Amino acid sequence: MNGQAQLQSAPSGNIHTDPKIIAGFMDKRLGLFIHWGPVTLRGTEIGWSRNHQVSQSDYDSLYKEFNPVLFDADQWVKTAKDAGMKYLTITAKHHDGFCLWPTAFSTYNIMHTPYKKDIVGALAKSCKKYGIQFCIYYSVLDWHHPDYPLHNDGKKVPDPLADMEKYRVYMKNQLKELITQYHPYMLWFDGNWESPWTQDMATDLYQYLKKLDKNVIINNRLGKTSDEGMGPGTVGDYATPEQHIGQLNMKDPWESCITLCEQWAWKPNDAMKSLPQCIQTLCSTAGGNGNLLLNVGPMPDGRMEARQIKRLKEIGDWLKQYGSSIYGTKGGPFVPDSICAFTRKDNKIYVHLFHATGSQLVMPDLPGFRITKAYFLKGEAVPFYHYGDHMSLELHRNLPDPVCSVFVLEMNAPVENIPVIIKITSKID
Ligand code: JFZ
Repeated sequence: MNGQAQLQSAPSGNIHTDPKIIAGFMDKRLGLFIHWGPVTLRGTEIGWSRNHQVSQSDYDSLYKEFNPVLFDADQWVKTAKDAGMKYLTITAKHHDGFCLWPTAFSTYNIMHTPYKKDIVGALAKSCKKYGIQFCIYYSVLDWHHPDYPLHNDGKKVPDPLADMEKYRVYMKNQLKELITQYHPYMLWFDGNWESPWTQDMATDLYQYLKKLDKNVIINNRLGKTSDEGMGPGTVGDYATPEQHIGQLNMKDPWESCITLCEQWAWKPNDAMKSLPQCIQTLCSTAGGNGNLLLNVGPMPDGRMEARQIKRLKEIGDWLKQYGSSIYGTKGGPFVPDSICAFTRKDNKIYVHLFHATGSQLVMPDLPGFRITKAYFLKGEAVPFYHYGDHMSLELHRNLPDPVCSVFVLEMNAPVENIPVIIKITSKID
């Protein structure tokens, strides 16, 4: 074959949300994921540590001590803004069932902690103030709720006293509450894999939510298909690869969720990713035509760690300079690799170079297209050559950015819709 993937204009999945809304979401490219709740008092993983590292009775009592007096919604949202993030997703209810908002349908919520203030509401308000899209994570499974049949991770025998029909009513009530009170831009479902939840329930809930707000974006973890894809049977608008960068995909929208440290919820001294790792992850995600939802777990007192805020600010500083090569671009025309990631818009190809040891960056030629001008984004011209079936850039100089240098290739015609070259990409000679 010629090594080129065909572009298709229509997504293959079951997309019901207006494609223009999804396109607007995909233009944003970077968001902040926040995993938070009473479990941070133990520093273990949210949901998963219940009945494992933390006994069930201890875990379920943590809310009585949860008093994040230093929580400041504006500070979190400003941190996201300064990081160049365009949306924010908060775990309103994770697998442990605890609700960060004053829900009328359960007492296991923030009003029954010593803190007694609405976290979800404060974040929604702040996001509005700072122009950040506000999004809500909601776990389908709920190991705490008496009507959800499985009461902890690993328990496979359903509780005969549980009532899934009643639990579905509970979900609908809560989601209606969340939609009408906080008007989320997007709902991030999770915990769809357990047996009590079925595809029919997912389809029914999707339709219910769309009736409440036809524009609310919904991820693909509502139905029973894989997180990675948008194939037949998908319930939801976009794919959700987790802890890795999704594959280049020009037709189906996707968002990789990746932790800044290792745990989703806060853990003391958790290993944090370096700035080059963060920037390369962002560029490779955009280069694959996807979004990055980068996760931070705030501390039990309500603050984010200073070192994590600093790292996010560094990402924002990089984006201030080079954001035009990320926001509103498309991935391709070459598949990202360990050296480079490529994005494109109109007649421009942006080359994100992660490291360079040689003197030439060599790329496959794009038949029928020629470079008319090459330069560092915000910098000087770069010599370029076309020869045989290759084109190259000369790297005889110090690169302008030690983390990731961005070149602009102005081409003789628009390159946004040319098929992706999946064979070889870049090489440094
Ligand atoms: C899920 C959550 O469980 C996790 O806590 C986090 O919220 C993440 C974004 O999404 O991740 C999963 C989902 C399923 C498994 C592991 C992690 N699993 O089935 O082992």
